[in-house]
Amino acid sequence: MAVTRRKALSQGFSGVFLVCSFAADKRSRPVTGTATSAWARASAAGPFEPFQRDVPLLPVARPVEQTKSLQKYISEMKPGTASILPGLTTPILGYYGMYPGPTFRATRGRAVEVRQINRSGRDLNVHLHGGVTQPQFDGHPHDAVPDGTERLYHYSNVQHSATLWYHDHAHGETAKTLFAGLAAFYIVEDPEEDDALELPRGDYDVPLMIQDRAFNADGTFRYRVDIDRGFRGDTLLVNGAIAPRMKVERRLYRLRLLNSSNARPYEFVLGNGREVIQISSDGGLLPKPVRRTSISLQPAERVDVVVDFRQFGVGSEVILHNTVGEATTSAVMRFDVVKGGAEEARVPKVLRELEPLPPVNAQRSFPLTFNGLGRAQWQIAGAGFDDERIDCRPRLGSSELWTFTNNSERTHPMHTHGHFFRVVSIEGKPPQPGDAAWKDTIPVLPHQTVVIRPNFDYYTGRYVFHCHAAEHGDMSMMGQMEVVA
Ligand SMILES: [Cu+2]
Repeated sequence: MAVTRRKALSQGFSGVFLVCSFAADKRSRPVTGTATSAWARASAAGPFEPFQRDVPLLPVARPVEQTKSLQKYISEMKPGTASILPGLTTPILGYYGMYPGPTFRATRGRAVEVRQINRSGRDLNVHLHGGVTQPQFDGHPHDAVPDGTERLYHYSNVQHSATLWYHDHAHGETAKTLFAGLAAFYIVEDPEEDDALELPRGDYDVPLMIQDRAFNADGTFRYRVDIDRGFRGDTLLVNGAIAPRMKVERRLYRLRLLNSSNARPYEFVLGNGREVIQISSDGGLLPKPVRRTSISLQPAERVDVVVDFRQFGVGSEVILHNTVGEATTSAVMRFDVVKGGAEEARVPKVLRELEPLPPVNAQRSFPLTFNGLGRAQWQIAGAGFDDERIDCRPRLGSSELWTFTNNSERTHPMHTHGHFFRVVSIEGKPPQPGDAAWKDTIPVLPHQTVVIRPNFDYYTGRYVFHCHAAEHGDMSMMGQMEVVA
């Protein structure tokens, strides 16, 4: 507790311990704080220089109460501050008042209940992205938790192990609230699977949240509305630190990559094009590991990779590049390789068996367009979001074929709530193997046609599907489905 408190305070978080506590995370390494000499050196090198700060390891939320079948948490959504630029304080809006928010580590088959208290000064809600969640807990854009009130969110965790995240989904406001700091990891773990697979865990399982930001001279976040491209910042943050460095031992690491940027896509390349092993995508493990030399990640997508740092010598400094960035958004972070102990982890040849899909019950077509007439709007099938309109009624226990045709000049990462899908084809061709398992977000590039097959397997009720370029979703590229029995 003391360790965690120090860690939280060193990052400029305040008021955290009034309503909750965090596990003194055994995995955490010391985090560079504002008072160290390393920090002083870093500030001398200029506030935006990359690799000046150790990557912050995200705090883990600790339940206030738990039984074998349920873990209960209390979280406050409220203003706080973060120390991102040396000597300056950045006001944020965060879960537990923190940026980035704390990670939930949930267990498959054990439910989680989060009491979310809204003390933010605005109406919010909470969407567990990638969660197989009953509609009343899904964070529908019109299902607000008004300022000054609270809501109990129940997550059944019936799904497979996966890297999920949670963020605000207030109607028309998500670009701003996500930008202000309301985003964090939610990881579903499966201990039996962990024991069987022996993938890297503990210290060697590291969630990395990648976001772009811009700053004013006083250290405050600078947001500029751009409905066309979505927000693009000139600075990359990993776990809330500018292009940080991370000490890694010569061994295997599982890195959980999350793009929680408003609208910026990334293409990650390690060093001079070293191989990484993709083991997981949005909906959990792939059937088999996939060796890749670059990883593309659109807003809201997740990819877990295993990196074998034994391929580098002690003292190596290996940069993770973003090959589709500009001058200041191309360096993502740096791995500084140190001596490692005996390796206990491995990457098995087979990771999981994918469940078969139920029969296709309907085919639907969703053209994606921009309508510049009157109030400019992004549209799905010729319409913006309307809470009163249900766009489709899939049947529980069925699958469907959905065709997204992008008739615009911008990429639309399309996301379905509450249900995973498989990607059937991209421009008539099967997806690359890293996208061939369960997904909840898939980019549809300009003038591309992408066919997906959603699986309506768990809950009935009303869910949204939308573009996850936050500015597009807000304005108002979002539809509604009602899953019926
Ligand atoms: Cu879009």
